[in-house]
Amino acid sequence: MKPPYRVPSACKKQTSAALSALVLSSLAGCRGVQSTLWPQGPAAQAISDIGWVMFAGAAVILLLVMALALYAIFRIPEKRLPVSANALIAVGGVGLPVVTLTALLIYGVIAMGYLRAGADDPDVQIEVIGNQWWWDVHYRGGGQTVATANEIHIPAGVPVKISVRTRDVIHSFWVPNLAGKIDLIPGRINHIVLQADRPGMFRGQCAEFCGAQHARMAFVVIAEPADVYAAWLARQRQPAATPANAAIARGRDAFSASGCMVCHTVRGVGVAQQAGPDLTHVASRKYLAAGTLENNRANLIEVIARSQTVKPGNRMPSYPDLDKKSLDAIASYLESLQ
Ligand code: HEC
Ligand SMILES: [Cu+2]
Repeated sequence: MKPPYRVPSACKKQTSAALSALVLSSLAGCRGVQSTLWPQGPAAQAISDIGWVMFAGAAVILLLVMALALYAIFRIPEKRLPVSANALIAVGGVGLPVVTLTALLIYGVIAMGYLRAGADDPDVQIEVIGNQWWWDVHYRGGGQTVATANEIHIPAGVPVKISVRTRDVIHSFWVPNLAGKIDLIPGRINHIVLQADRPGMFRGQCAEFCGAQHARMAFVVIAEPADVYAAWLARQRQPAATPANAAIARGRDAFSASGCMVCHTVRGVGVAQQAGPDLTHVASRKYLAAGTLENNRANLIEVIARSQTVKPGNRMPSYPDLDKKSLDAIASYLESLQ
């Protein structure tokens, strides 16, 4: 099973290079779609800046301490500067930490302001609900709720408030290129603001161990120009496509006959369910099984027939008894749900 994104080659080089090359190439930027080193929004930028300031400060202090240590080791004792132990402790042990930590605290508090920069657009109300091991995404704006899974579309260039909660255990919502982390805690609703400076696709990942398939609980954030976003949302608001031919209609019948609708919603066809991802527009999504597999026909069949092989322990049973004809028909039906 190959991950949806390869590790960008710039990152690979970094790990193998010598220390100086590492620092240089870090500064040049590690342009990954899941990288804190390539901030693509104001919150991620603020976090990245704090990181680099702390890195630089720590480097200066390290050099200073090393220089003092070398001085103490190699300077002929008679020629050492006469510094009293008390003065050294007062300056280096009390004064220096108080000054640097106070400066860092003030800087940190100011920078944190960016992370909370408000966003209250009543038309963009996105709710993300964590499940073992997938992300349920609801769009509540405009008087109608639509659900999708493991894929969050946002308008680029504006702050978007995301509220998060969980149906089971603690998860953590993290899109490194855009913002910090926010925990999904049972019984609580938390918020985070995502803002992408320009259109692009970024990868997010659950950042709090939540069980066996925690590592396969990923998602993508797609930032789009406002009109593309609006068109996407308008399409998602449509009910599921009605079967265009007899083969697809057979697929829909096999889908309901196999009990898939006990867990999955196909809006306009059955009653709403929440135990599995909403499939109303499943074919419009880039990935299946929370960023695990690319969304294509072969993988669709794989996810249905061998769910427990794709993601062992996940909440969907495998369907080894579905014959090839039914599987094909169901796949055709799901592929028609654009
Ligand atoms: C017991 C509940 C349950 C039943 C029954 C069920 N599923 Fe699922 N299904 C899930 C869950 C939970 C997931 C998400 C798994 C994950 O990624 O962790 C899922 C994922 C999927 C996905 C991937 C969707 C996506 O966006 O990633 C497809 C396609 C799917 N199921 C099709 C089916 C079909 C077809 C059937 C009937 C043959 C079926 N399911 C029966 C619970 C169920
Ligand atoms: Cu999780």
